Amino acid sequence: MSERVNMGSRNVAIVGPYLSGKTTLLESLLFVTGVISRKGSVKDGNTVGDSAAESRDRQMTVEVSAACTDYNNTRFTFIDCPGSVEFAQETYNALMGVDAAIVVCEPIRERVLTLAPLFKFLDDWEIPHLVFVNKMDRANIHVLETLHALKAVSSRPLVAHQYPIIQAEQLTGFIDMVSEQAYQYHSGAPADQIPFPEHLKEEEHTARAEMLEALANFDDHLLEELLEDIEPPQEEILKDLKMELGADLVVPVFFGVAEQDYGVRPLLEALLREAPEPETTAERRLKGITSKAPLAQVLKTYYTPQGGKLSLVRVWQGKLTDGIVLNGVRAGGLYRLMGQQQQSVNEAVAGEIVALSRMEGIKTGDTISTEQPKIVLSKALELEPVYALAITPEKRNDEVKLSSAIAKLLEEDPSLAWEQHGDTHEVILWGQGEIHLQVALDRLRRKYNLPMTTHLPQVPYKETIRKPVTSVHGRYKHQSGGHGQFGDVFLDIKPLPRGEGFNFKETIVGGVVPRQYIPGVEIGVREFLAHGPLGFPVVDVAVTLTNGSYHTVDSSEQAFKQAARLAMQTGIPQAQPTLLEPILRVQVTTPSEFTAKVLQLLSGRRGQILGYEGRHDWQGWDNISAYLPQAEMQNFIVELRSLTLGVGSFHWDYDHLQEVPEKLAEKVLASNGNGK
Ligand SMILES: Nc1nc2c(ncn2[C@@H]2O[C@H](COP(=O)(O)OP(=O)(O)O)[C@@H](O)[C@H]2O)c(=O)[nH]1
Ligand SMILES: [Mg+2]
Repeated sequence: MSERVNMGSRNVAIVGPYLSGKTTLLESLLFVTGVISRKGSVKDGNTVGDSAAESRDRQMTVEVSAACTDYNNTRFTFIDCPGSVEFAQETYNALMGVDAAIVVCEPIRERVLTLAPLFKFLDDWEIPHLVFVNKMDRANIHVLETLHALKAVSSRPLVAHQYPIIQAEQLTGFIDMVSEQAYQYHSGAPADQIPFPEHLKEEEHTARAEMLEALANFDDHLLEELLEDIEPPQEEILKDLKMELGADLVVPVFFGVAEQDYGVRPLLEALLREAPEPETTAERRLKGITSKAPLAQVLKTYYTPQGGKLSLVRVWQGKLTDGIVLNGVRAGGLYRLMGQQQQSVNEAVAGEIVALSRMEGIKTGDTISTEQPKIVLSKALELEPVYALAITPEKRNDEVKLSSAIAKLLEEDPSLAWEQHGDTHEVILWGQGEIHLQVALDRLRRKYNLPMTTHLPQVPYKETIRKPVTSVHGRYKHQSGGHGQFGDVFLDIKPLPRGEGFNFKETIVGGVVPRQYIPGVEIGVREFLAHGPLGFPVVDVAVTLTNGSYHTVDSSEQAFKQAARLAMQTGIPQAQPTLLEPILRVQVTTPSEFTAKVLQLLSGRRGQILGYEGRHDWQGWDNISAYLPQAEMQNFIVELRSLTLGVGSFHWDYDHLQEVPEKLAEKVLASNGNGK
């Protein structure tokens, strides 16, 4: 790679559904621009994009990777992003730092429809993007159907930048809609210009007119020309394309076959001509920031297999040099990345994407600068965890190492979370789905030598009582050696309304239980309630100490604690203990066409539908509110995705406890060894 001398630059993310060919496209972009001399393939596990071991193992991109190349005196930094919804956080974080995105999709209607959340993200942040319809060498491609599906999921109008030339169901070339020149693709060589294929004239004209009309919606001058039947000059069309793409007003569409490098050069040309310069993006993102200090944002954090930390950053302003102190942390070095390879550089200027090493304490999404107080740029939303596994180290001694290793995983990936559950004592790893968690566990094993076993998390059931019992007697009397132990209590136990927890009172008169022993009674009651007769913590009960007796020598707080426990042991089983389960309030987001199915899914899982309505901020999408037992949540996201082409998602909060239906409670208790 040559040193930069007045070079321009472009930072471009490659996004789109899993398997659409993003990693293959990156490989082709790097090959066509000459930075790699041989193309790797996803199947052979030797692409630049999937160089992480976790990606290679699965032939699936599971983390973003960056690669730079020079083309026409411009430095391109491409960021290959994962396509699977389970890794969407990676993609969202990376998108915050680019000037444009290439949305790669296959010419298949169902696959295109899965783009809706991505398009929404791009449009919410006004990130300029174009579409590359890949795999045009597949049998049975339906260009019109694909365009139609794209239109259905994009809130911005699409403009066909190319008209594909298809012969015998194969993409053989294209007509550039700006210049109206036709080109033919060749394997292993750039496309040739060919005479305009006359048989396509009419269709191409119609498509071009549509493109011009779409552009004219944002340019009155162009509109006038169209109305007066004046052929607009090419420069004007290009200028409009650039302006309208840059402002995320339109979405240009290209076609190609990444595996054969078809359509890759025209894509590069378009990025060069039409994608916004980094300065333009910076102006948009830094609106309102007056400081001129060096400023960057972390797009991704890597803990490399060698153990070093790398923070991939977009430099928004100023110049970063080796050893610069950002947010109080000194950068250990500056690198340009090529997949997992690092090339040391002395400096990085505004508009570049580079990696900084050893930025301890700095997390993905953070804004870093030399300025105090800190400047904070907005970052992509953090996805909420929807899938959980309980984990235990294979080796018992590893427990101590676990929390620091998990903390590093979370720095790399903010869509993971973990907790040590207060009731069940399990360590629970939360994330976006099964593969997401498996990848996290792979990293624990590979990078931190922490092999883990997993199991389904227990449901944190509780229990309560249904019926009051009064004057339950508990007497603790113990004679051992010298002086003995004596405590004697009568308790009233009664149920409280749901959610009231626990309260303790006493109505002792005449000092039958001396003041100093009463706290012991409460402790005994509480200790008993931590583990009720069904095996779970007991909640929503009120206990009143009503009577008792004591012994001047043998009584102690400890003895009264024991007496209280004994009273509870007798009383609670008489009070009709019942099982309670946690109920979540969930809000499911789905395309309206799947709402009916999702309602069924919820009802089938004992959900109670609270209502549903169209989303104001997302046409064609519904929000469904429901109560869902936590016991039914384990695979909920998996089924929700399979019903909704993968795009349905949900938000949840713990809401309340509710009695478990009797039949089910029997099952739970049986499988729990009746809690004992
Ligand atoms: N037929 C065909 N297959 C392709 C093309 N591009 C990629 N593939 C294949 O599609 C699969 C997924 O490609 P990959 O680049 O990993 O997709 P990603 O998940 O979007 O990164 C791989 O088996 C590729 O070889 C293409 O243009 N035509
Ligand atoms: Mg990939």
